Amino acid sequence: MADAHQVRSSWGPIVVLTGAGISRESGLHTFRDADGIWATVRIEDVATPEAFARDPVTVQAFYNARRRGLLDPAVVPNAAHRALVALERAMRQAGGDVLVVTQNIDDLHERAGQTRLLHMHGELLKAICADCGNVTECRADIAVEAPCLACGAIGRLRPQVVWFGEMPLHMEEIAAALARCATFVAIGTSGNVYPASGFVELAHQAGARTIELNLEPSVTRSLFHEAHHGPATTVVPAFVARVLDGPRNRP
Ligand code: BJW
Repeated sequence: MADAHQVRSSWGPIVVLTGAGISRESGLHTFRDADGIWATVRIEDVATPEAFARDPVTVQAFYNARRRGLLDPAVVPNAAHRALVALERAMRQAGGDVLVVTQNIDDLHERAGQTRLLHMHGELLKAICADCGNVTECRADIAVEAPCLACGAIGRLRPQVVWFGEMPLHMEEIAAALARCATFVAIGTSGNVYPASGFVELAHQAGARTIELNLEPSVTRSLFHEAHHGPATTVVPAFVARVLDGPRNRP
């Protein structure tokens, strides 16, 4: 392993953007692959505020099923999640910084031990009251008629997730991290959804090296300096090993 300060000064600060592909080998579906979630349900039926207003039964059933799936004991962090934790710990020891920004609403990064983590599309294991904004932990189904324990409103509890047309979370903190990063890595994301799809350009403006790690070329592949294609459990540990091995200009 290289000298810690060499690692920090060669690569850091690092911002990692993750998408559904990193959790695929843990047993969770992606969205836009042939067997993905959007092949079985329409976005307009489950992932917009209008859908929730029109048909809360369908929307709650969709997220209740996904929450139960996430809590299945067989769904656990994989080697890619664990490799990012190793990266965070090594960089921290060297006085550097790794921030993981995830589009995923699962909790597999936390379960693996990631601490510098932002969920820009929310968290499936939290509920929010659409009236008063109170956020609570949520590991059980949300009933359509459930009352908010803070304000008492009926039928206003929803999963704390960001639907189309809603503003993603933590955007100021993410923009600040992108503006000062030296390395930007996008893992397991197709690059179809704004604003995450634009992070690579913000990282470029900061002068960062940009790297795609994905099963296949994403729609934004041409915007990255380099790309490594394969399953996340292979390409992410290989990338982390390369970082911990030394200067970033190595092949
Ligand atoms: C593997 C692998 C393995 C597979 N190993 N890799 C036109 C009309 C209307 C709206 C818009 C419009 N144009 C733009 C918009 C905005 C809209 C948008 O982007 N729409 C596009 C679809 C066109 N965006 C929004 O509305 C966002 N808000 C917004 O823009 O606010 C305004 C604003 C923001 C900021 C500044 C200023 C203004 C909100 C977007 C919310 C997205 N929500 C969802 C659902 C969340 C809850 C839930 O999970 O149900 O988030 S949609 C869904 O897509 C989910 C994901 O986080 C997101 C991204 O998907 P991801 O992760 O990339 O998954 P996939 O399936 O697409 O890709 C997986 C990849 O992994 C693939 O490439 C595979 O190859 C790969 N892979 N196995 C490694 N083993």
